[in-house]
Amino acid sequence: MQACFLFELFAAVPSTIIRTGANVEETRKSRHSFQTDDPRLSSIAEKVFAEQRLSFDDGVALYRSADILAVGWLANWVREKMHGDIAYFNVNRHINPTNVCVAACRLCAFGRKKDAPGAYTMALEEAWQRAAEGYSEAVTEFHLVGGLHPDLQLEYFLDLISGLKQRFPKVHIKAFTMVEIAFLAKRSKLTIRETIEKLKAAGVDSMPGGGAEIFADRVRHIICDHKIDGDEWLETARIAHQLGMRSNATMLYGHVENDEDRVDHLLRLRALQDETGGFQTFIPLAFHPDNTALDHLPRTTGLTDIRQIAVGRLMLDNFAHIKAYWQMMTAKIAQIALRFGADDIDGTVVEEKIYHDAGAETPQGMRRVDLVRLITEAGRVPVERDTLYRAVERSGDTFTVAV
Ligand code: V47
Repeated sequence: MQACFLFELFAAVPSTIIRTGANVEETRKSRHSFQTDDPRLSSIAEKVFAEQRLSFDDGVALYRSADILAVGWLANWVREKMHGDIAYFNVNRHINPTNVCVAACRLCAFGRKKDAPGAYTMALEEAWQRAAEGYSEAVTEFHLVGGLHPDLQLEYFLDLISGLKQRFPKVHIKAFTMVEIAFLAKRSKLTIRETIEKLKAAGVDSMPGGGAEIFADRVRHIICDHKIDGDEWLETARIAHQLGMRSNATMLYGHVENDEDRVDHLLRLRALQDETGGFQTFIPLAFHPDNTALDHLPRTTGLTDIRQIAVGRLMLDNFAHIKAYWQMMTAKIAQIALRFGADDIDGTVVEEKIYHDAGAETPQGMRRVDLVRLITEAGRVPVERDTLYRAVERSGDTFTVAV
């Protein structure tokens, strides 16, 4: 399929433009107030202001600059140019149907072998019941991801999704990482394309960004050597986009990767986005070491977390959105990230397992009102979005999506 066709396909979805009355030009800082004592950043700033693409070396320099405030200033400049003062959130619910996983990734504290203590697999009724819990705020999105179960057939997942759609027809279903799709395809002896087509027909509307980790082979061998490799992750995303599915993209940082690995990851995402235009949001994910095989590694610091957001915003000039996932970076850092390049903090979540198994101390979920307060206190204008970044309007316990 031709790239231009894909651009047309995705142009039909208003992914970035939400009419809230915010005047983008008014909120933009003047480029003349940019200051730095890092000469390398001065030349990068010239490129940013001229809307020129940043190079691999620029990316490495952004990671190594001691002037984090200047890096953040530039990212914020781009963010305000794209979104003004708007900051997005959504009312969503995570569901993890199983934690049984054949992969045994060293990065992960969530997956269990089938007979290990704590292993679970939800019966379909149980998963549908779980979806209804926390529905009082009228969720607009179910986010479903799980382990690579050795025995569950594709039919289980098709029934799971069609059952959810039947019960909650208005809710967008964002489900299955590229890793899960590739695993299901192999198990079912189907192609990736056929697998996505079947899931789409059952009701999957888009795909989350997980499983990307770091694309570099050297790192992948250490942190997740049983998963598909970087090229396979990108190829699965390419096929999903060709089939009209939007997806997100993540990058797991703060383990054994170096600055060059991070920049390589960002540039490979940027190249695929040039081709398909199918990514919606970039989400940097901080590695949480507790209960993993890499628990000797220290946790990331606030500055490292903030820098990933800023570098992501500056390097990924063709991504509309950068998400500071509050569950992963804490609400406090996510709030600061809204001034360092992020325009989204994710949603209510309700129940989170992947980070909490790995030692996250954030709450399981957040109420809509608290997300609004977080954003407002950061001096931004909160806009509730659906998964496709369309404005959501609420009336009591129901919602409508602006199209
Ligand atoms: O794929 C696993 C990561 C991801 C650990 O698309 C870990 O909107 C840190 O992808 N420490 C799942 N990270 C979460 C994810 C996600 C989250 C929120 C929103 C979206 C979206 C996607 O979590 C996994 C893996 O990359 N992960 N274990 C860990 N110990």
